[in-house]
Amino acid sequence: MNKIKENNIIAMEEVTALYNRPLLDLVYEAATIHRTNHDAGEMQICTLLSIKTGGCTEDCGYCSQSVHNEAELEKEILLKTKDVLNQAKKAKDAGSTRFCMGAAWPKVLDGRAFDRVCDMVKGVSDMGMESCVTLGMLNEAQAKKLKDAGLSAYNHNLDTSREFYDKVVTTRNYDDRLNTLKNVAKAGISSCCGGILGLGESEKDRISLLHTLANLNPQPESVPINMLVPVEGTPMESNKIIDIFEWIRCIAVARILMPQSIVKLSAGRASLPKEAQAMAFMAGANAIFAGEKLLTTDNVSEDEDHTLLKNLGMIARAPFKNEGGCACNGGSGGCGSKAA
Ligand code: SAM
Ligand code: DTB
Ligand code: SF4
Repeated sequence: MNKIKENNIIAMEEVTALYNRPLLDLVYEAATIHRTNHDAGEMQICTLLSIKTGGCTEDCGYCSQSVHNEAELEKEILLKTKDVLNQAKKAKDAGSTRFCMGAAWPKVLDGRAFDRVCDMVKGVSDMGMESCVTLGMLNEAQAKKLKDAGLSAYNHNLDTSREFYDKVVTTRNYDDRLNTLKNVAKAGISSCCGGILGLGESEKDRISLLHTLANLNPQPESVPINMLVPVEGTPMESNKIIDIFEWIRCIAVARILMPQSIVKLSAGRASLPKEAQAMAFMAGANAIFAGEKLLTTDNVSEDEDHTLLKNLGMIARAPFKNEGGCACNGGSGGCGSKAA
């Protein structure tokens, strides 16, 4: 996909035209681009851990952890570093190469809790795993501190389009999110930035989200595609489940627009048949969250994932393959810096 000419910006019309192509054409093109830029037999295996659960003052309509929602949840204060590192070690032994730690914080506050998270990041990195955290908004100095601790990536999702954003959350705005992404980039940390499908957004909102993600500079290193997990007690508990082909379409468009990014199947995988997941891999998805739990909701069992990858002949991607800022495999469409 060539970026539309002016200032290297991809135009909304171009994304719209792409999105509206016949699904199998899209999957075919996405698969081709995927194979040019990545080793299509590899899957990045990530493990998530909620290091501080519940009590968040933001009002995200989908989230079990917001004080504004009434989801049943066992709240937890910030976990101890040694407990987190034990979990990371278990994840590594089970085959994960990236360990992602999530805190239900609206933003990072300087102090002992943040220092402890930096220790966790250092511990995970020292273990030879890629480390990722998602801690809400943060400033440049805080991003720098995480970078110095060895952080590989910061997860901060845009979730949906700018136009639909205030139907999802009202306690912050789209520019707050973009500002944190800028601080992450300035500190030299890769960004993990994607969205959620099934919030009640229109097709135009999905196109607009993909358009915004693809025009981030730099493009995200990872693009998590979450399917809403409807949580009882949230305003979105009865949302209509998004059509699987619509989900595949978004994955294919993300792959085409962001050829070198890792496209990650995130929340919602537990409700999808294995055939749908295989089609998503064909459309260019190349990372999953493994392990029985995401942050607060259930995930696919390790056995099922193991069987699925084995049956598809896929293997785990080595850690730190994207050192130097590029996730490519050095193939003909890649950056030429074949690592690992
Ligand atoms: N508080 C931080 C923040 O919002 O950036 C980090 C934690 S937050 C739980 C991480 C991401 O999980 C959200 O941005 C959202 O995309 C995703 N998420 C949360 N609840 C979800 C749900 N019920 N279904 C799908 N995705 C969800
Ligand atoms: C992302 O995009 N999805 C993950 C991770 N980044 C932090 C979180 C999914 C959370 C799903 C709902 C839950 O388990 O609470
Ligand atoms: Fe949940 Fe993060 Fe929103 Fe807080 S900021 S309510 S943890 S998604």
